[in-house]
Amino acid sequence: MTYVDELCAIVGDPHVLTDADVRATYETDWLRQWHGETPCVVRPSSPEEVAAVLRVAAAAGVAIVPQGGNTGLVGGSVPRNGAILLSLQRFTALGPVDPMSMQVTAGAGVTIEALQQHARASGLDFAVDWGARASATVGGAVSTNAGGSRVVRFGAMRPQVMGLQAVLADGSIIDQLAGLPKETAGLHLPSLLVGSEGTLAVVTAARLRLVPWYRHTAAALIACDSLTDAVLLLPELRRLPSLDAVELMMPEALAVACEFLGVRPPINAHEAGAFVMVDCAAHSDPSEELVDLLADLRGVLAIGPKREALYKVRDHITIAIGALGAPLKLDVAVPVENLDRLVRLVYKVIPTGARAILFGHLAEGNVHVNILGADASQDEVRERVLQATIELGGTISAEHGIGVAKVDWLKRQKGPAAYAAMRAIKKALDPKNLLNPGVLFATAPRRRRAARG
Ligand code: 2HG
Ligand code: ZN
Repeated sequence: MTYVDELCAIVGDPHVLTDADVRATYETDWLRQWHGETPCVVRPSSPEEVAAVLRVAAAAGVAIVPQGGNTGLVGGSVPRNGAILLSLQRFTALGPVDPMSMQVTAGAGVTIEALQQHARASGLDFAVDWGARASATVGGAVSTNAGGSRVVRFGAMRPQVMGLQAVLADGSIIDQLAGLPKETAGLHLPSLLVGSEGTLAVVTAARLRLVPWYRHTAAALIACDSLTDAVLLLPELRRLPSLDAVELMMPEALAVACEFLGVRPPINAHEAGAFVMVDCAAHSDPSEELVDLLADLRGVLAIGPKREALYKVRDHITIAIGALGAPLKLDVAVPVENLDRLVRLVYKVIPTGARAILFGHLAEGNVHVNILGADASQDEVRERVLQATIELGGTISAEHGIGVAKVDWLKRQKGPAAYAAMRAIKKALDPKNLLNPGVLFATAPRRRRAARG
């Protein structure tokens, strides 16, 4: 019996996909930047099945790459070196919303959009939100500590995770879905697994914090003379009681998305040094707050369909850039007072003829650096931007993860002691390096065993 036969015996033949055409969608990420090959895609539907799959993989000496909605940007869920692709797509169970604790249990394969809709049906909301909500899943969001646009109000994924169910490399199941708001009983394993990118365990479900659903919203697009002016707006913005998001769009980013959608920019993109998109949400109309703010600023109020149109532009920047070519993508963050220095450096280090399209989440000093046409200078640009980010006290990944894209810089950012501790944890939980090898930590490619025969 081959290991593929054994996998079929665990999950059933229809859930072990070996056909090349069927495998193809799992082998390439959504932006077609990362490609790999897998002998098979296996789709279990319970933690017990995941455990059995991991045991078979361990016995066969074949690695596992877990995958959710495949919306990652750093190659962390694309199979490499003959690893089995473990899809969490079938973990779509959503438990009842508990209004008492304001929590819900969601399977790893539940999309962020489905989770939001489920919470809203009970008058609550899920706090973490970003453009890929329709495909991105709970498991992926947990594994990358995803952020998005509302971090300024509610934090990123980690503070939403009250508990997790996960399967360790040896097939043992951790079931910590009680969601106790207070607990000081030893190490909090769910916190350790958030952001571990499938290298320590396979997350199968999460107990998640919910927040109030603020039905009344109003946004504004503010044109600032410079990025420095945009940053200096932050203290004033933070005083808005209903502040929900503070997004940064450099003029190129706004222009590219508007061109892609065939719409006119709400403000002429070339008349500003930086744009700030402010969103407010409350139990009653928050537009007064923004009207007062806009009295001293150059900007437009966007409510109702206009706000939706503005968000549509914001949410399409990534796709619009992708339509122009394959960019060098860096998701960096620095203390916000250093953001202008970092952005200046980006513009300085790109080669003549390259296009830098920058946008991100202003309040966290998080800028998505997208460079088109860096060509032969790509490695040098990456090196200089990441090194500068570290020197400015920042992080080489704010919300997309390390994946395979940034393994070479992790040690530099974390320092030898923290990096060694991380490696020790990996070794203790996954001594055979079966779970997502090559992600977070560089590894030599493992020897591949034939899938059949
Ligand atoms: C966003 O904020 C995402 O829209 C994607 O994090 C960022 O494409 C990017 O670089
Ligand atoms: Zn982002």
